[in-house]
Amino acid sequence: ATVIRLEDYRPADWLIDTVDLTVSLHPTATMVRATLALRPNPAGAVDAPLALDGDELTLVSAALDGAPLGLDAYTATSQGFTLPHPPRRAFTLTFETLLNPTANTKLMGLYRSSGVYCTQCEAEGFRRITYFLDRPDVMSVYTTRIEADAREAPVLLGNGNPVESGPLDGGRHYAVWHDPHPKPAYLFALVGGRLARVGRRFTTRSGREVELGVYVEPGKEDRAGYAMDALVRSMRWDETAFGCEYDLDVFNIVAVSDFNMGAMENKGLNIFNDKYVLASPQTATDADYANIEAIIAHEYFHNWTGNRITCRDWFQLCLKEGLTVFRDHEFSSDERSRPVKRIADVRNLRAHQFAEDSGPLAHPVRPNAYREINNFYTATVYEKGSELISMLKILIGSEAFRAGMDLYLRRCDGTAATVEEFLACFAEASGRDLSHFALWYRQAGTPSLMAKGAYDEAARTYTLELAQATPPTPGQETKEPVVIPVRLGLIAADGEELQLRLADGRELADGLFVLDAPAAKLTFVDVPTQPTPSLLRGFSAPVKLRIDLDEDDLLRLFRHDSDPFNRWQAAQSVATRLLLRAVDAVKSQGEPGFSPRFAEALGALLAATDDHAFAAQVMALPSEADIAREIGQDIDPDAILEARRALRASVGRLIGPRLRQVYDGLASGEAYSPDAASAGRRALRNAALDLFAAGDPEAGAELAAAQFEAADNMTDRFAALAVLAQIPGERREQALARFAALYETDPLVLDKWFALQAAIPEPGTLERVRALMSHPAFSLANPNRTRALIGSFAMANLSQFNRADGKGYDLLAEVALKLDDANPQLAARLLGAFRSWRSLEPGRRAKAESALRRVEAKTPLSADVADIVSRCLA
Ligand code: DPP
Ligand code: ZN
Repeated sequence: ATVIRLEDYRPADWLIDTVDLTVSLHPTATMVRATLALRPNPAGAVDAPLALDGDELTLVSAALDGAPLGLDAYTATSQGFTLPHPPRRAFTLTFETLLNPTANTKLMGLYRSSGVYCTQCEAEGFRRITYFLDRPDVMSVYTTRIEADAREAPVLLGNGNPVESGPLDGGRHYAVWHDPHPKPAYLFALVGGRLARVGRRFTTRSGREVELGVYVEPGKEDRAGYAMDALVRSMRWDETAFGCEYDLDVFNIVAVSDFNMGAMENKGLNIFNDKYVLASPQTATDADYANIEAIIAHEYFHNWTGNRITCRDWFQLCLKEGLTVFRDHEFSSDERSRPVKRIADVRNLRAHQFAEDSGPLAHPVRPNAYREINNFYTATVYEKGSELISMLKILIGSEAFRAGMDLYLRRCDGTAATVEEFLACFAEASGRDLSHFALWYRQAGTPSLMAKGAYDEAARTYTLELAQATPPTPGQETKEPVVIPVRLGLIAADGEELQLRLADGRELADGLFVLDAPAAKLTFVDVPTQPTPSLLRGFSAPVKLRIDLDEDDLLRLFRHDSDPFNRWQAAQSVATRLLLRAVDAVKSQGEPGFSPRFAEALGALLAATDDHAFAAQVMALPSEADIAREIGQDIDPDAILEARRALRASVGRLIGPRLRQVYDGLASGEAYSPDAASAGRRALRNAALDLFAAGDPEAGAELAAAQFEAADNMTDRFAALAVLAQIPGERREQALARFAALYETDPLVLDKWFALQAAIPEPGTLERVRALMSHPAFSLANPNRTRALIGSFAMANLSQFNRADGKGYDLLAEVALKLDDANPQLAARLLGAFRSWRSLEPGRRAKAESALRRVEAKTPLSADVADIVSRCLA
């Protein structure tokens, strides 16, 4: 595939003002009639031919201004339509294309999911429906008439507002939808099927009445309530927090069971992976509820940041995604606990974005070249993109940030914008020069922030030296210093927060220092005692902090820091030190030993805290992948697994009685509620059980087995199963079998069961996964099922995916090769698990490389997979 470059951007030569569609749904022969009103773009080239995009299309007829086109007037293939000599004026083109939605296994364009007709057009799926200028800067007003068999598809939904509907001959019926807001083709959607509706009415702050609908598989209405509740809260929040009000008479959400991504923000008609809609206490965990809330909010927030203001080209993807992730994080922080949300988000950032950023798939938040845009819906674009917005807000302050957002929402409304236009609004609103900050969008790689402190007792000064460096990434050998907002504090031995007075008389407002040079030296005066620095509070920048604090310093921060994020970070850092030493011990055939102080500190927290959700985050020790990233090279996953097991067992033994006490004390007699406080209580209780079982597997398994049986909700039942899954033996197999029997008709619950087994860190897991691939409930045709089993094995089981014999790699390569023709997007996504292969020890590296080469050798190979594999191998 050819490389597309940002620097080659040119406006379209033609514009399409309106699109009139008639889609006559049929399982294998859907007829699409599309009339496009074209005119020359004043900003385009004068004598340009008209070249429309297509993908696997079958053209039935083509007409210009209503008159059939002669065969010599155009060229058409399945991949495109060209008029070499188009009129130099406004004209219409009408196409009839014939689609087979049942055969569409790529899940892009129009397809069927459990019999429901649905569409996915981002990024380039509309060209699989009709010929089009399928690029986000071509924005049109759509009118869509949908026709279908009334029994097969009683519900017909489109973008915008419903206009009319009625019966047709032969048991068919129709509905017409009109979307008055011009939009790019990637936001087009339609749905037809047998669906149940849960409805609610919402009045916007200016008095617009909106009919809200959540459509689900009939019989699952009782699982749609939480999504609806989250939608209403999102709509209200966006009015208050960003002044964004909804702009149509209806807003619909449809849950489908076959979906490549999480969800899609089509104008007025969001289509969701049902995993992020359906929830009941008996089938969804607290984590599922939190995800549903966040993703419902995310897609709704796109209505302004994405739809009203869209992207000029796909290089600007972070313009809508980074900003909208930031907005959904803010929403969840306001609805739940801000510090706990921050900790969870940073865990996620490090696990996915930092990992991506340090390997062959690293790319800037705004890439400058791509071969396959589907492969750029990444943690870097989304999560790091959101971090850049957080930093922007810290740098210019909340008020200027809100003023900049207001300006952006006003000035760019109705346009397809760029990152430059976005930043210009904040520069204007704050009066600040943001040109250096903008480097974050162009430069890939995670900067390291090195810090060193020295106390001069006689002079009562404390000197803090800061320096930054960003390692090379593919295509970017040399790096420049970026703008790093460092929120900091100094903490005295007694836990007191010290004044921050600089030698030159300046005060650090809000404890914020901005490092925009390679290095800086700060001298604080009037420092009465040796302080411990608390740096990067709230994780004020997406960097790796390198500071040599000893265990005393870290434990002091853990106990006293006024910044909850850094309290959590301090505990993680102590654990990381212990784990790194333990890995070394394991590798030199020694026994890992641990000082008891870490466990004691955890015990002390448990004795004192009433912030359950926070404490649960502290109890979750760094993951195997976290430790691997710390080590960085020549990684031996087996040594990491052993070290981590040993630390968990040691902590579990040392504070076993306390854990047991917490477990018993947090038992609840109340009915399940998904609210943050109740979820926090369950999280801590289950974290206590997990660590307790690590210390005493026998007693832990007994507790877990009892909890499994007694649980009245999925959170507690699944947490118990997860504990049992870590302890080999008959009891585990029985619990797994029992769980499967209880939920055999519930695919979303079975996904948890698949995922849990695929993540068991034992050599037998490879065979277990292979056996599960033949389970009647498993299917490679369903992305959720495939991600649950294969994705979990490849992404959440460091030691078994990276088996020394290479059989884990072979399994993933085999699945990717099988999926390559049917669903290349999913295949490419799974292969992302190879993103860290170069940091492994040489034996595993060789095995990983040969598996990648095997995939590379397939012909033909999809553009999606070819792109990922070739970048991994480069
Ligand atoms: N644009 C979608 C999202 O909201 C991608 N599927 O992230
Ligand atoms: Zn999004």
